[in-house]
Amino acid sequence: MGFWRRCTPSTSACAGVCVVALLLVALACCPTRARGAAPAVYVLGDSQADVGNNNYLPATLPMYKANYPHNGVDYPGGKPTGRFSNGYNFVDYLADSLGVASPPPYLSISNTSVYLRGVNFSSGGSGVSNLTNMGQCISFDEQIDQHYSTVHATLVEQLGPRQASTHLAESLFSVAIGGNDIINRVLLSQLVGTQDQFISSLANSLKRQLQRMYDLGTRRLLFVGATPLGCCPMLREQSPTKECHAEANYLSARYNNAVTMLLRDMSAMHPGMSYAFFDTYTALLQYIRQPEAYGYTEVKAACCGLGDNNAMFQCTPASSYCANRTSYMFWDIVHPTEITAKRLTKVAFDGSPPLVYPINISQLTAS
Ligand SMILES: *[C@@H]1O[C@H](CO)[C@@H](O)[C@H](O)[C@H]1NC(C)=O
Ligand SMILES: *[C@@H]1O[C@H](CO)[C@@H](O)[C@H](O)[C@H]1NC(C)=O
Ligand SMILES: *[C@@H]1O[C@H](CO)[C@@H](O)[C@H](O)[C@H]1NC(C)=O
Ligand SMILES: *[C@@H]1O[C@H](CO)[C@@H](O)[C@H](O)[C@H]1NC(C)=O
Ligand SMILES: CC(=O)N[C@H]1CO[C@H](CO)[C@@H](O)[C@@H]1O
Repeated sequence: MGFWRRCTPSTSACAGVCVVALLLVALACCPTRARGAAPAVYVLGDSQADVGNNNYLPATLPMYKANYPHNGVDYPGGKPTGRFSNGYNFVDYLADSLGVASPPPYLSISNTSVYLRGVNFSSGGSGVSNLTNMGQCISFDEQIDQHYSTVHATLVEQLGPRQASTHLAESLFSVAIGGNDIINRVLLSQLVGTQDQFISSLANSLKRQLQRMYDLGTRRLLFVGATPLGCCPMLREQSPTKECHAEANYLSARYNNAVTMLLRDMSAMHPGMSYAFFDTYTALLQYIRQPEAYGYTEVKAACCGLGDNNAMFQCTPASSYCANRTSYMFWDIVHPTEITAKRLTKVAFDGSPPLVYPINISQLTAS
């Protein structure tokens, strides 16, 4: 990743660094640039993809931030950045695979000329419903309606309407949202009603939200589905048998089904739109069922946390953390380790149905 990263900012920098470096590095670097043709990545969602927006929110409770140790212990310089990870997260790997820089947090940007190179709007804690962790994060509606629409208006001003549309249409939009809605329903009994009502209310909101993104120029959409949330250390610990929490997993699977139907209908209605749905639910369950096959020794406990299985509290400076982060599936009570994020991104980029469908990211971003 370290070598690879230096290769990414532009094609010419890529060629320059890689030609003089080891051939191995060149192989790791350059083919990925040639495959993707997206000029930028715009990212919306929750903590899986937050690269530091929540650092800028004054009112946010400590649990909605990750800009303190031991987060970032494997990030360059051992620096906590606001990523809920020991190192890079999936957006970093996604950008890397496309040969573009991992986009900066929206709230960190003071010079709007960087909007052209992608923006990360994600906010830890956010959900499809704007009641989910209300006031503690930037809701998905705000990410679209205030932040993305501001970026859209600025790009139209900077490039003119025609070129701005082309730029946005060719860019990859990544959306990872919905996990917090499910967690809050299961743990806090928020978002009440029957399971059917819950799923259809999420689907109805999402339909309006994705349509809004389409109206603002999104044409290439990556949707990262809900993980098997019941298997994350926090929810496993809440289940009486300490096995994966059944209701949480059931809702995650139902949610993913609803999202895929929605995307299918949307793309049928809008021929200019294409998408990839990444089924992280199935991918992660494969790792959980056959840990050794994927190099894990621990898929239940969190690497960093407190209490039984490090599953009782988030990763803080007071937590203990595991020595070998590449053998753990989970970094903290809900988020994957860097190695898991890297493994998942590779599947989303190069994989095939049913894990990523109807096309993979490589195909989605091909010119
Ligand atoms: C913003 O960045 C652009 C490109 O790097 C630069 O030309 C411009 O002067 C900057 N604007 C301000 C206000 O700093
Ligand atoms: C929040 O949710 C309500 C009800 O679904 C919706 O009308 C509103 O547009 C949403 N967004 C914001 C930013 O309030
Ligand atoms: C860390 O874990 C990985 C994956 O299980 C293993 O290949 C590696 O040898 C381990 N490293 C150490 C220092 O134990
Ligand atoms: C996914 O990506 C790889 C390489 O980028 C490609 O060869 C493969 O055919 C793609 N699609 C499917 C459906 O597997
Ligand atoms: C807060 C944070 O992690 N920001 C990073 C976002 O991405 C840019 C570009 O890769 C990095 O330089 C920032 O450090």
